[in-house]
Amino acid sequence: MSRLILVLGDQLSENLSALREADKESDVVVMAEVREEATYVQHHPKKIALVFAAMRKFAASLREDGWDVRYTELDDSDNAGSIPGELLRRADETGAKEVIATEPGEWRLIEALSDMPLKVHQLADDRFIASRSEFEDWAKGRKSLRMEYFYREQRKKTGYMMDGDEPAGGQWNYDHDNRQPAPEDIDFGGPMHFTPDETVEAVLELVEARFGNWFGELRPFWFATDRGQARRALTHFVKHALPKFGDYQDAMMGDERFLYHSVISAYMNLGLLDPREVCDAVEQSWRDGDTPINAAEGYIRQVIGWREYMRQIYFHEGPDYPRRNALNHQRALPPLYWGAETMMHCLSKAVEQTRDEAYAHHIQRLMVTGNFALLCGIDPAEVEDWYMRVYFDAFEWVTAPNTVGMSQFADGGVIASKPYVSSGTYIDKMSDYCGDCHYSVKQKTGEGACPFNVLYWHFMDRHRDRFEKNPRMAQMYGTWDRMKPDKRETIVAEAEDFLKRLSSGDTV
Ligand code: DLZ
Ligand code: SF4
Repeated sequence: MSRLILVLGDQLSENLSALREADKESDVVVMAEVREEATYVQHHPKKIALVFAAMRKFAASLREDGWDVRYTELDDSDNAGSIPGELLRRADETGAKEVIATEPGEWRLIEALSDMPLKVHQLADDRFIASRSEFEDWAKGRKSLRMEYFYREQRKKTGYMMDGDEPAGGQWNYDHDNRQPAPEDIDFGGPMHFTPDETVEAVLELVEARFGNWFGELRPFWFATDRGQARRALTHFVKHALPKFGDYQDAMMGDERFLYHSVISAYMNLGLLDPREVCDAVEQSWRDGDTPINAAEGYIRQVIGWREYMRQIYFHEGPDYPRRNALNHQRALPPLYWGAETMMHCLSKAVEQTRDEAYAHHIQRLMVTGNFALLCGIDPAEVEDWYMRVYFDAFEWVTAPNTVGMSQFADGGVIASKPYVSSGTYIDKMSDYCGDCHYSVKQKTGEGACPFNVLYWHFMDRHRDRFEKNPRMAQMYGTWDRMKPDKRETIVAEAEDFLKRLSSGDTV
């Protein structure tokens, strides 16, 4: 009797464990565009289009390969509207009693599959470099689960950039070389663009009709939507941008949305690219002498370090993780995150490019939109919801740890050893935003002062009990304490006034 082989929208890999387990002769592959997945958060239209287009093309390539694929399009009249609903419908249709799935990347779906009246086998998702059990063994008995130590284990295990047992070049981490401010010019034309083909165009029309009024510009749409295109995008990045990726990975520029970033995270998260092939290409470029060590190491750390570590923390910490709120932040997300006018140029630019591209790089996410939300005390659940909605690579396994943990410190320090907060000085150093801003970054208080400057101290002051004993923050509390009391009072009063205006909907 045939079994159903479930392939989800972010499981578009030929070597998926569920497909490896399947019998092409007798089993039936189930893929479905469903309302529930498209609406559990109001994803950016570009992201929905990317997922649907990549699903349709992957289904076509499976069929060419001889698989029996039952594919449901969103507008099909008998669409059951959810993944479990579609599985039940296909079970009725085929008489199948069992489902083989690769474990979804989200607790919500893992639980939904576990609760089905059909027998569902959820196999490990071994497209990741570290397995869940491997992480649990590593985590056992450790007081803190810092990424750096996990990363070193992954380097040793994979052998990437290793000389025997030692890291290539003698250091595990070259981050101190990766903090150059925004350059004058960028000599990279940006990530590879792909013209929509017939399949993509049909999906764009569908998304326009069904989700066109959600936040985000659908067109122009240029993402890769199949494995061949994603491979070309990777090669293009490695050849033309990787050599300078390291130097400028933390820089930000108002008119350069991509700098030397690869913009392939979504392709990896959908399964179009395997993290190992990405690291292989990066390492090869370094071994060939085309890429400096700081760029190659920095990139590989993002993939086998951060990316894997985020996923492990998500599963290790359990289903309640996305809703943690250690700092008890309750303020509503202000409308400027949805494009309402703001005089803060850094935020305006970061939100504008997010709306247009469904993309912003990690420092824009962490130190502009994330930093501002944390300083203002925005409810981390709302911040998490925003990141899930607006980015093309957002899946809960990575977005929750990145937002709730790393960016908002709402997990109380599982991921970050101190909160990622800064005044305007950091943004000014790393970007060209401040020169075009209504506010003055050099001005610390008073009319026209950069709001980050007072908000930073307000945050430090209101969370003193939690952070003053943190050795990495002691110096800043020393600086705060050495300020004259009336200066401290002015800062707190101005920050409170700002927050009041923010919450009452004034343009800030
Ligand atoms: C993100 C997404 C969207 C928008 N739509 C679908 C869909 O219609 N069908 C599907 O199988 N998967 C979709 N996905 C991806 C899932 O939401 C993803 O598999 C889970 O969030 C687990 O990571
Ligand atoms: Fe942002 Fe402040 Fe710079 Fe304006 S001055 S761009 S608000 S950091």
